[in-house]
Amino acid sequence: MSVAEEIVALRERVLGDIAAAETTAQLEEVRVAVLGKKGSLTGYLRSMGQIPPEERATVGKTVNQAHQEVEAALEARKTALAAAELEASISASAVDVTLPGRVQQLGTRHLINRIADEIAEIFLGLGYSIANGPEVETEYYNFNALNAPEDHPSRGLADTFYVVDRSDDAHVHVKGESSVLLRTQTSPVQARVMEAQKPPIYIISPGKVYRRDVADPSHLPQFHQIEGLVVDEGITFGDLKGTLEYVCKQIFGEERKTRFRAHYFPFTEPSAEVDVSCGICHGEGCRFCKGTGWLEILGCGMVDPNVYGYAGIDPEKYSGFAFGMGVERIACLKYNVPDLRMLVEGDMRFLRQF
Ligand code: 2NL
Repeated sequence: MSVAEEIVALRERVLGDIAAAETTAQLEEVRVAVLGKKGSLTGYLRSMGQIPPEERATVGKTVNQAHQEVEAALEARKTALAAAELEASISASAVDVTLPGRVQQLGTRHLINRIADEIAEIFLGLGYSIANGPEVETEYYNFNALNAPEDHPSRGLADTFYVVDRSDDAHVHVKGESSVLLRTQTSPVQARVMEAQKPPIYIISPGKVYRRDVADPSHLPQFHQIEGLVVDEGITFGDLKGTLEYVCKQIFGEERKTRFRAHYFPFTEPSAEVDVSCGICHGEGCRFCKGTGWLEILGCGMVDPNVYGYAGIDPEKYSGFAFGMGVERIACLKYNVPDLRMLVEGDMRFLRQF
């Protein structure tokens, strides 16, 4: 076979390979094998010098023609394959605009906040104002100003989260230099109001409080309280009882009974705890109320004269009452939820029910 015939045969094979290439990558392999540095046609183009002069014109023409045809075929095939590949990638990543959309999951108002607002509304209706204060408090306002004894266990490191502990300092109980802690109740807000404002005082202080407890069915290390304070001329225990009985009926409904039991708090004298009749057994006694028929919902009492002393209020002229309730506890007692932790687990199947 002459060199010219070899080149014609090579051209036919290469044109076949180009037509058979199914991807731009395969086509590139064909191009490199033919026209690359060591390509089969490149070899002929380079070796023209060794062709005898009488054959050179024929062979040269054949090689050049083959070269042009191969390049044209490569270009045409490349354009066709690239278009097909673009088409395929567009259809593979296409968005089906006819599919149904994903429904955005809407949250709900949390039961804790709803109950806190409901209770606040009851007091706003009675003419009370809302007072707020810091969650990071001083030991002075959280304990001293509320007549808590120096050695009261709730002051200890085991019960209270301290931010700055100055219990070794000589100035511990100097108002401006006391320890700093996370408030264990919202009463320090009321102590601040009494100090800053003259009676008559009718306020509630709702908010977050912290206690160093391990979470269990009846304890959370962080929970919400609503405390209330009334200081005015001629306030009696009858005012306390009438107010709280009304509030309990508003929260739990007319059909639930209330009772007052004598109790002790350092900041009130006399003091009482208030129970509401059990919503599960209606007073018969069951597991929810531990067989008593009653559920404890708040603590209260007549403000101790010592507390007025810290605030600079004249206890001969004024008297008043105070109370405190746990919002999570009331939410659970109202809806018969057996475990406070269920409120803070964030399970929407539970929370959506309220
Ligand atoms: C409870 C008991 C109570 C108070 C809080 C209070 C505040 C001032 C003066 C006197 Cl400024 N008392 N607060 C009084 C009695 C009870 O809370 O069991 N809370 C969950």
